[in-house]
Amino acid sequence: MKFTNEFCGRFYFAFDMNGDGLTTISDIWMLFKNLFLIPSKAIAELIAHLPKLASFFEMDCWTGDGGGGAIFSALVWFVIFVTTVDAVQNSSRN
Ligand SMILES: [Ca+2]
Repeated sequence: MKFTNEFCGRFYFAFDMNGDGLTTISDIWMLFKNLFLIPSKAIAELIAHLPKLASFFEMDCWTGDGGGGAIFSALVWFVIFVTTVDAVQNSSRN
């Protein structure tokens, strides 16, 4: 099984996300969802390039898109937020 960006489209971003020729509220939702899931999709993409690990985790193109990916991404965004706030507070003290 081969995983590539072109095949899975993990990092596809467009105003017409579902390719129906129109930009609607559904496209905006899909765009925000894809942006939010960047951390889980990035990890999935990295693992997909390691065939033995990818087969161990039974990966497919939807890996990183589900609830687990959302929880992982939320944790990563939280760590980024806390780290950024801490850095800003430290820089304002000095
Ligand atoms: Ca559309």
